[in-house]
Amino acid sequence: MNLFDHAKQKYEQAGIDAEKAMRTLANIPISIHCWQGDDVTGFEVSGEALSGGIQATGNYPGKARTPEELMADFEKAASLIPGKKRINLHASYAITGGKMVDRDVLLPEHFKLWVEFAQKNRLGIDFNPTFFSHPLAKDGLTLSHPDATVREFWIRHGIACRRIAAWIAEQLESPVLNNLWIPDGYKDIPADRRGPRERLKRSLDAIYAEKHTGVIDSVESKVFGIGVEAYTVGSSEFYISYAATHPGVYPLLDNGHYHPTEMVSDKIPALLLFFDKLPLHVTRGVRWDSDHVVIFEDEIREIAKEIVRNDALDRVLIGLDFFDASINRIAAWVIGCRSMQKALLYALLQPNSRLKNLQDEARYGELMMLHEELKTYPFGAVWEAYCEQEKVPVDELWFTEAERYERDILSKRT
Ligand code: RNT
Ligand code: ZN
Repeated sequence: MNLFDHAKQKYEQAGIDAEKAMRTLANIPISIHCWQGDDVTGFEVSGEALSGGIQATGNYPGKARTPEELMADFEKAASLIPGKKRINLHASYAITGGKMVDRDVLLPEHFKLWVEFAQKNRLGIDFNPTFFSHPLAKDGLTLSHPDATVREFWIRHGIACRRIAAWIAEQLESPVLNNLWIPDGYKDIPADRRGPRERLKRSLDAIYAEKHTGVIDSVESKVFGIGVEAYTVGSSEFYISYAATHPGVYPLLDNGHYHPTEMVSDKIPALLLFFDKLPLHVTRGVRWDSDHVVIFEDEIREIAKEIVRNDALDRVLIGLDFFDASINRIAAWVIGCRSMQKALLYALLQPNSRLKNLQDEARYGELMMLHEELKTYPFGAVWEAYCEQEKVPVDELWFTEAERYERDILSKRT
């Protein structure tokens, strides 16, 4: 008997249909962030350094420098990743043909080549206004800035991005998640915590005033950033409350943006009771950094389990958000995305109703036992069969491809 047949039988005895799990997984879209490919640099002609309390550390050779290179690298990574994919863009990846176009006057035409790229590769697109790496974000403040002219610039940017997102949705005939994250905050004890939040609230109202079809708006909170340790304007309470009182705006949860023992897996079921959609940024926090490459660890599995057992595969919008400049960037994309997909497959292979019954019947010892025994079920054989079915390299075989690409293409970039 081959490994997969054995695994199938083993899961069947536990009441799980492994082939059905594979079919389900093949239809779960993962939104892959373009910014892993170039360390969040983007293509702006002004070429400001990365700011906003985020940092891509490392200087591994071969990062993408142009739209053509980033697109080629993304295609290479995508060819090694099974299942359905989307591409997540930032406004700073506008393609302006060498012309300086400031953020507040960006237009759909600056994303035409991305739409063609998505059509060619059968990808959905998600979008983000870029509120960092810009001279007007210099004091670390954008939509909450005390100076109205600064706020107005960023409001115009927010409005421009929603129009671009709507246009992309129309072109692709498929909804676009437009996620707003701002770096605003203070390094040290503020004298006024309420004022910045009042200004942010008013700015958001101005940005969301226009009604658009095809755009799913979200707001992403954070607990702190580098150099912005004491206070963040866009906190979790602020954005959850904002979204709860503004239909059509959703709270986006980035699992790198909370205190280390605070778990996004626990927040998912709570918010699903109140929101019909819930967008995620899946990442891995390590000490001060919120953006390490996703690996197949406990919390990723718990996040996946909450999505699956709440029957929320079509309500939770899964996006990735990490950036590692110290390793081959194609490898970073592939490891992160395949890890998320492994977690989803793992979750789809759990006997969820049986586990739930044990909890409801207070059979906690048996529940713990089963949780633990399931960990050594032949999950790997199902993953391998899934990769074969999806025609992507199984196991570590994909890395040979990434290495070849590095040798032939990336290493020639200087
Ligand atoms: C920053 C947020 C945000 C960014 C991207 C580039 O802490 O996570 O989502 O990572 O928008
Ligand atoms: Zn994020």
